[in-house]
Amino acid sequence: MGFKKDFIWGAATASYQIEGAACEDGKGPSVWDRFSHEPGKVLEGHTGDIACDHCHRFREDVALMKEMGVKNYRFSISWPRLLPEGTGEVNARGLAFYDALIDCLIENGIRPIVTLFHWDYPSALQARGGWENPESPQWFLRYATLCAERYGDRVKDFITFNEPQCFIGLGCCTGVHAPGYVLPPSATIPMSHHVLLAHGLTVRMLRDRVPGVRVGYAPCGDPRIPKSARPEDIEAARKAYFSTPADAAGWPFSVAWWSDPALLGRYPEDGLRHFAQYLPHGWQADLTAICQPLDYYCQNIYSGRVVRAADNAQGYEEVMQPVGHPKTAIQWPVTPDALYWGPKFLYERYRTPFMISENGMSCHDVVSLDGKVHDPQRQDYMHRYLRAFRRAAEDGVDACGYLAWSLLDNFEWAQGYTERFGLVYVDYQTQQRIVKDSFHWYKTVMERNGENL
Ligand code: IFM
Repeated sequence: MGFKKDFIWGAATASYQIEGAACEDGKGPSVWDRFSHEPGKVLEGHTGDIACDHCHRFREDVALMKEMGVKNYRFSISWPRLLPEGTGEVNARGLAFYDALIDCLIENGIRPIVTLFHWDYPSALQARGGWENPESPQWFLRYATLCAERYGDRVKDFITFNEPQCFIGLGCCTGVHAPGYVLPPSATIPMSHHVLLAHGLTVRMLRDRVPGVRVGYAPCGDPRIPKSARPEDIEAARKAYFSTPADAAGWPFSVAWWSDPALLGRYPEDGLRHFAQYLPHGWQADLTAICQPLDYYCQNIYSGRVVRAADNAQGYEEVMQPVGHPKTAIQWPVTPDALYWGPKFLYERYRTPFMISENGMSCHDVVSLDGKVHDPQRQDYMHRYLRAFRRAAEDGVDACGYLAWSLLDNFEWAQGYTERFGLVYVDYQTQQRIVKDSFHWYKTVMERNGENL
């Protein structure tokens, strides 16, 4: 066995992280434009003003994808590039940019997979309360409808939201991402409900407007890895993975809070015990709209946490990694089993075809004396994780795709350009692209449908 024949192999990026052209061609400001220009918010004062200059170099980037044999490319649309004020007047030049990108992908035999929202929220809407405003699901729906009507003739794969855990959790609970707020659950729980409602309304709209559409959703959350194969440890890991912490900074990283309503039509019981009081009035009635069938349920997974059964109130405890356990450059532990247990637990709970919509490694990449970028650690990381994912598929998970994060080195949010996740190195001074060794390796993996793993 192995990966199924029509397995979706590809690579992913996001608008603010690569596009640049932040103030060009009529684009409106996003919360990330504002936040990155505030002193002290992003490491070394980096901004996405230029990023990988992808808006001007997308043809070169598509040519690189073709060279790598990428058949599926996940990218996001910048909402304020299409609607500078978030609603209302449409920016024709913004629409034209994505027309050109989509056409170029299709001409090169690459399937576009569009993420509708990957964090660059229009500043104009943030000024009106952002996701806290009860009108926010309708604002999003209008933007998504514009995308469906304009691009739905050529784009058949849409992902609604990327990692709501982060844009609400890091953006509005701990404030380390844009828009940079530190708010209590009384403000952030309503936001989460509005995001979920926007998701459900959008799935329904896409099915109405885009013939043959496939729709996904891409939350995240560290899988819990059982310490041993003992059933008690496996149960402990499952319980920990789907729990919703009660604290103001912890709950946003719940997997179940963001996925149970969308896939099961209910909020998790523990989450309701902590937070039902903050949900908007009449929230129960929205669950029907929120819970829409998905063609694939996606997760972005980079690392997991080891858990074992414990004789305490919650029934489990986290086990620290031993001293010296391998970590990536961004200090995330290397835990390939996350790509076994994450997909397994998620598939058992949600019973929906499952896709890894991001996975990859940040390394201290350098251009060597021979002019090349040798990144054996990234290759080894992906190799181990993909083997674990294949094992999950062999154990019954309907694994339908894997998208490497990322095609290019790019703007890594609060870390600026200090972290490199790309299969292609970017020299930010010259915008030269240099393919890394992992680019060649991943090409063979995709070509052989993972048989060489
Ligand atoms: O770069 C990010 C991406 O935007 C969202 N998922 C995690 C990646 C690495 O941090």
